[in-house]
Formats: sequence, C-alpha cells, structure tokens
Amino acid sequence: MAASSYRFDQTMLRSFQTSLNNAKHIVILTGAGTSAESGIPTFRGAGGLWRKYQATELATPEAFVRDPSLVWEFYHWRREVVSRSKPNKAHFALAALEKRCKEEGKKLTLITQNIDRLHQAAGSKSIIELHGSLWDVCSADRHGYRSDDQKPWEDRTQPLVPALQGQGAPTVKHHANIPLKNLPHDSQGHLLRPGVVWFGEGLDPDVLGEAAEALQTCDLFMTIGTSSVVYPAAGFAAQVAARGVPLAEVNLDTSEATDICQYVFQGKAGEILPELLDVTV
Ligand code: BJW
Repeated sequence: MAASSYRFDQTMLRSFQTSLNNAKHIVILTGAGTSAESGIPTFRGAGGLWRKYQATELATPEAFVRDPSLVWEFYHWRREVVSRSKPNKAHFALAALEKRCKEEGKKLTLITQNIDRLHQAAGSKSIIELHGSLWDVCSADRHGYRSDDQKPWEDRTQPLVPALQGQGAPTVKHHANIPLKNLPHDSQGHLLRPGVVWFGEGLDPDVLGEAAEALQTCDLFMTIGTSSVVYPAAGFAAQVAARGVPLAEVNLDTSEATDICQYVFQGKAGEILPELLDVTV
C-alpha cells in the first residue's frame, strides 16, 4: 500500500470525530480542490490557466460579450473534460457520510461551488449548487448576463452545436473565431451562454435562501478544497463561526478560512476524507 502523504495530529483527529459524531446538522462547503483528483483543473494557481487566460478571466459576462466564441470554446472543452471524469474518493466519502447521517436521523447539507455534478455522480443527494451547472445553458442579455426571464435548463448534447466539435484544446494558439450565428442559440434565435454564475452576477435567490437556512441551523461546518476567496461562499465560514459553531478545513494548502478553523487537515481531500469521516469508499 502506498504511504499516505499526510499525517494527522491524532488529538485533533479524535476531537474532530467527536464533534462529527455529536453533530445533528453538518454543512459541508466544497470547491474546485474536491474535484482536482478527478483531473479537473482548479481555478487559481498554475492549473487554472487555459491557453494564455486565467480561468477567472473568462468566467465573466464582459468576456462573453467581448468574445462569445472564445468563452464557448473554453466551456466546451470543460464539458469534454468533465464528461470523461469520474468522482474520486473525496466525492464518495462525502456521499457515504450523507448516507450514514440519514440512517442516524441526522442532516447533512452539501453546498458546492463546483459545476461538474460529480457529487451527484458519487451518490450525494442533498446538494445546493451555488454556481450552477456546466450542463446547463441559458439565454444571455446584451451585456452577457443571465437573462432574468427564465431559469437555466439542462442540455447535455455534446457538442452543443456542430461548430464546437473538436474546438477548445488548451494547447492551440489560434482561437476558432466561430461566427456568432453558428454558436448555440435557443429556438427563438437568442444567443445561449453557459448556465453558470459568473463574477459580478447575483446568485439565484432561491439557492442563496436554501444555503442561508442551512448555515443558520448547522452545528458543524466543513470547508473542503476551496481557496475561500470568492463571495458569497467565502463568507460562510465566518458567518457560522460567529454562532460558535466548530469549523474544520480540508485543503492541500492554507486558505483564507484556515485561521478561523479549529480543525485543520492539510493534504489531498481524496486521501484524507475517508479516514477523517471514518467511511469506507
Ligand atoms: C485541494 C486539492 C486537493 C487543490 N484536495 N484541496 C465581497 C467582497 C469583495 C468582492 C465581492 C464580495 N461579494 C461579491 C463580490 C464579487 C465577487 C467576488 O467574490 N470577488 C472576489 C474574487 C473578491 N463575487 C461575485 O461576483 C459573486 N456574485 C455576487 O456576489 O453577486 C452579488 C455582488 C456582485 C458584485 C459585487 C457585490 C455583490 C459571483 C461569484 C461567481 C463565481 N464564479 C466562478 C465561475 C463559475 C463558473 C465556472 O466554473 O466557470 O466560480 S469563479 C470560480 O471561483 C468558480 C469557483 O466556484 C469559485 C471558487 O473557486 P474555488 O472552488 O475556491 O477554487 P480555487 O481554484 O480558488 O481553489 C482551489 C482550492 O483547492 C485551493 O485552496 C487548493 O489549495 C485546494 N486544493 N487540490 C484538497 N486534491
């Protein structure tokens, strides 16, 4: 068996597991690091580069208005990557914990910033998707924002339009420059965009409301694989800490939330979580 690349402080581990066993409602916030071991790039750091762009530069309504073909190429490539990816041990451990909680009459709410649906693929049921889904599309207004008229809808067709076939490779230097008319459109001829939440866009109020309710009632909070720099999710840890709720972090590195967490477990989520949560995956 390969040696573990992490080593827990045993006192911290036991103390965390006591909090876990005593908790009646656990809220878990996940970010891109949770899917990193499935081969899905994170946003920040070297992995977040696509061609010469930082992923966060393309996840904006302004980028979409400036160059919808480029943004569609980027999302088409990510749909390809995710469609070939499988959930990892972190996803399975969280799904197993949810199942155990249910059997014991406890509640677990998983709030994810990820748009890859890998938590669902691993069997998690109680999920709040803060930033939408890679598999959703919606119409865009003239500023590139999600149109208020309708909610995003799922379209798993891949490619969404023939013009995207074979596009989006991260290594090529030249963009496809797909003419607007050949990009995804709805049946009324409106240009479509990915049904995700970009910088500067408000989150779905229903989704935010569900998250707020869970945050107000939880008695244990875990933050896993997120840098905790993007709001509103970045504010969740401090919000529950203000009620005296214990916080735990699992991350390869430190994050903006590390300093306020009582329990800090550093390493890969897929390696740490099965032992930490005492589940078999
Ligand atoms: C591992 C690991 C392994 C690696 N195991 N760990 C308050 C103050 C200041 C600004 C704002 C504010 N409120 C709102 C804003 C503006 C903005 C914001 O937060 N800006 C900040 C950057 C400062 N927020 C918004 O615009 C949000 N809208 C909003 O709040 O509306 C109202 C409003 C608007 C404007 C002003 C004020 C109010 C919307 C945010 C939408 C974010 N969208 C994206 C793209 C989604 C679609 C897509 O995927 O393409 O969401 S950006 C991107 O960042 C994506 C992610 O979900 C999000 C968070 O990233 P995450 O998951 O944390 O990933 P990384 O890469 O940052 O971190 C990975 C972590 O994993 C690292 O820590 C690694 O160490 C770790 N890791 N491998 C464990 N194996």
